[in-house]
Amino acid sequence: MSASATAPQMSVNEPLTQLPAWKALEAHYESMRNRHLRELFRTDPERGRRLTLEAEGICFDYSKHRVTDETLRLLLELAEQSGLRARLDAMFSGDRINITEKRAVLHTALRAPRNATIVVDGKNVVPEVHEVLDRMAGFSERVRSGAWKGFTGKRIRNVINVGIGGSDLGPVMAYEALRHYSRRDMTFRFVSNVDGTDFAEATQDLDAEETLFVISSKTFTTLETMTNAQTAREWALKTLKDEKAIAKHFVAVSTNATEVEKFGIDTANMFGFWDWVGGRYSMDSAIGLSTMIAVGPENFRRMLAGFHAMDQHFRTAPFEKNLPVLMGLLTVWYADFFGAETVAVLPYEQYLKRFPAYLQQLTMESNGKHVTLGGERVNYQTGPIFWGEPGTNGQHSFYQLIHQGTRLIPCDFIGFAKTLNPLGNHHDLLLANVFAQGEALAFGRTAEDVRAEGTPDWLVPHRVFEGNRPSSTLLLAELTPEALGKLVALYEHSVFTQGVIWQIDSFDQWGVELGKVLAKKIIGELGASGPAAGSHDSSTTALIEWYRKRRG
Ligand code: G6Q
Repeated sequence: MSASATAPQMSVNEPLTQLPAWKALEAHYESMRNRHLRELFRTDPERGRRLTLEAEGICFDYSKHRVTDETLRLLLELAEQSGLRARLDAMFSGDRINITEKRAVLHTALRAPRNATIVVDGKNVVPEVHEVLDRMAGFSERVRSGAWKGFTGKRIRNVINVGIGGSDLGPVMAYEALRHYSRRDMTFRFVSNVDGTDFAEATQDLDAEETLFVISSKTFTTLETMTNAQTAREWALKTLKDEKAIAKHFVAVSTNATEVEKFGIDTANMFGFWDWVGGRYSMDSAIGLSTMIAVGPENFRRMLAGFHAMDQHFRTAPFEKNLPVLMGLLTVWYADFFGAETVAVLPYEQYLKRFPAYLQQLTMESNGKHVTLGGERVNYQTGPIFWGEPGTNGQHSFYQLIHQGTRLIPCDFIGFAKTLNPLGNHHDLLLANVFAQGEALAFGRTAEDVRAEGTPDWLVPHRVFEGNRPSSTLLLAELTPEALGKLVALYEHSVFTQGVIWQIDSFDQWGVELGKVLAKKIIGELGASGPAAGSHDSSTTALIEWYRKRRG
């Protein structure tokens, strides 16, 4: 990435730790750190209802957090003092808030309705967004109906998205999440890893005559994706044996027409997007082409409508009734005051099995930053580690540590009122577990309770649950395309809220550069004829030598 020599103009806030609300929160934390959720609930019988917010079809219960009305008041003040309102307006109106890359941040324009106006550099970008969506819809329909044929005249039955990072995680997560709505007579696969096993396993049972590759890369220069795309081309040509076949079996999603053409893909089969769409915010741009082929344009648009509804909520709801703002502030509360290192995301919905992986990139690539917008080293914690697995599986593995370990791990439980696969009493059992886990974490079980059950004294400490472990519960009616859009946008805007408070650039990712540069250098040193590895530290040199001797 090239960077110009002039630093961007920006207004620098007062340092976070100097803000009056921050100082007040520090003092307030001292009075909160030992307060127990048992007491907070006992002294306020209405707490469960009072600290629940229903908006945009999401019921957000945040009563099981270690907060009082005063905590919330101070956190909301922190949002005000951090200029969240102005930053939010700046994002929605296309200001270049990604200051290190000097770019606007307008993923919200990707889901704006046709009649909206969003001006970037004097131009309304909404018509272009819809033009691409319409082209994607036309293409998807042709593939789905069989009108788009492979080179030998067979219809396309397999679609493979080749991409990595933001050009993979969104599409694969959305495909898995919306699988219920997908074409069951077609196969969808996702190849991302430069490990050849990924490609080999994704294609080993497929017929090239029936396979379409969607090469998804914003830059069209990413090492992994270009390597996999070349391998895909060789794999396809082995069967199809004619360069002309490429036009029928390869389409591109990219902002780089020159590179797409060089690769040999007809730019008529290229779907574009714009530099104001960050990779990890791109699943509702043309990067979603494989999702659209899987679920159809109508369902894709329903997903966009869900995103847009949450955008509107974030933009217009007062902060105290604003889902992403409250979620973001709670994350800051635990990360900076309680010293929580992680957040667990626990969807009680099998279709959301890739949602935690998707959120890892969204949250950690966005807020894993150690300097402020002004380039100062921060003296507080920024983005926590996000992780998780679908319930109930996690309950039989890592929940032990959440319940009885020494660390504080705030949890997000996600559940749906209706299942897409009603089978006996499975769904009641599933939801009973969501509710039970939140209850157990918050209230635990005292030594008296345990003793009263007849537990011998020596065993009592082992069976005590201290409780006071915080969680949010997010409930939705059903996993529809709209619901998925709302959920993703909720986390996007929560991440934005956190980034504003921490005064960091949530939209760049310089941290991925160094490893890429070093790998490029090392590639040339691995072959037997390459230069001997000499310019590294002794550990890296020894590892390279070990590999060179054994690589065969
Ligand atoms: C996301 C990052 C990164 C990016 C990949 C793929 O925000 O920028 O994950 O999406 O590196 O990049 P390309 O789409 O350019 O291949």
